[in-house]
Amino acid sequence: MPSIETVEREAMEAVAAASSTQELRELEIRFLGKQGVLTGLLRAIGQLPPEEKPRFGQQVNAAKARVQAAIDERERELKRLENAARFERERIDPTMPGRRWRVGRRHVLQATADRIKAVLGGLGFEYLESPELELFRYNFEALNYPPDHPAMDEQDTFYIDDQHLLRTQCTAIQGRVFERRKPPLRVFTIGRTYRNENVDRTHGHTFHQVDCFMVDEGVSMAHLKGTLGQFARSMFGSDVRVRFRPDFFPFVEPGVDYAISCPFCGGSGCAVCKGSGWIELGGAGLVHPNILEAYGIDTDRYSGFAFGLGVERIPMMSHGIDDLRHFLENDLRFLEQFPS
Ligand code: FA5
Repeated sequence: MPSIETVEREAMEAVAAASSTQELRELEIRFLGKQGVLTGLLRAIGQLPPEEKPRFGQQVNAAKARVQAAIDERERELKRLENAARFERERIDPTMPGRRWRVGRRHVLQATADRIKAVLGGLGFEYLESPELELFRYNFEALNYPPDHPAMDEQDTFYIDDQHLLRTQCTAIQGRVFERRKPPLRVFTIGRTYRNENVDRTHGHTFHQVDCFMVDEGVSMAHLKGTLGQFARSMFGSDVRVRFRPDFFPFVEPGVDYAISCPFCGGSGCAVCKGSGWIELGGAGLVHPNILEAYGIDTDRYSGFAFGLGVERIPMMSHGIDDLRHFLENDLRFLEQFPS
């Protein structure tokens, strides 16, 4: 059996050498715990003569108290060191400049679409969605296309199979609405359209259109002119004028293309309008009677107008953007320039 002094010395040396609080805990158990070495000495008390027992007990307990005090002292010291090391490790520099949060914003095309929705909504038109993956039937057949029309060619249209295609125009909504609703109708949609185009600054394979139509009693070109005039003034300012020229689309009769007076030069001619004073926006006309009749709408009583235009055109003009490909490239340096 080792002497009290030997065990105490061994314990004191181990405590002094301990390099972590974890190690101290282990020493505490090893020397002072119920099964500990110092505590174990007390078990020998039974073999001592009765007169020595109290003194031996006191000596063991005093040694235990000293070892405990040494452990407590070393623990305080180690905690200080451990904390200092942790603070060093987790040190932060409050003078460092903060990281700037990038706040999300509406895409410029979304902001334009929202403006269009507000304007046409304000004129009493109802916004409806229509599928991008469309049936040949709605994109062409229901819109009075003759069977040999070149727009239906694979060179112009992305076909999925015999019956399905990516819509080439938002006008495809018309048949879907005529099928389910009866006049009076005032409807518009805004969405993606796709064409198998040779891509350049003003032509994308993927772009956006607004398509709007109205069917009611006595609707005429005057209503179309009034609506498009109001639309153009709301989008581009109160001085803008609208010009119509005859054009052909299978689904309108008469058909027109329409332009607005250049908002940059007021019509006198500049670089944006290439000197013409006018900027073409889209196509329009009176809904072809063949279409109304195909959906059982009485053409003696009802007539309608329709118009469609490219959404990209609007911010291109308002912000002087010369290449439509920027809109879908998602370069934040481009997109962050616009108010959201
Ligand atoms: C049409 O798509 C007709 N559906 C518009 C219409 C609706 C006419 C209702 C009559 C009645 P058009 O193919 O011209 O027409 O396209 C209309 C507008 O979409 C164009 O003026 C142009 O602004 C835009 N657009 C057409 N093709 C592209 C393209 N590849 N890239 C970007 N914009 C385009």
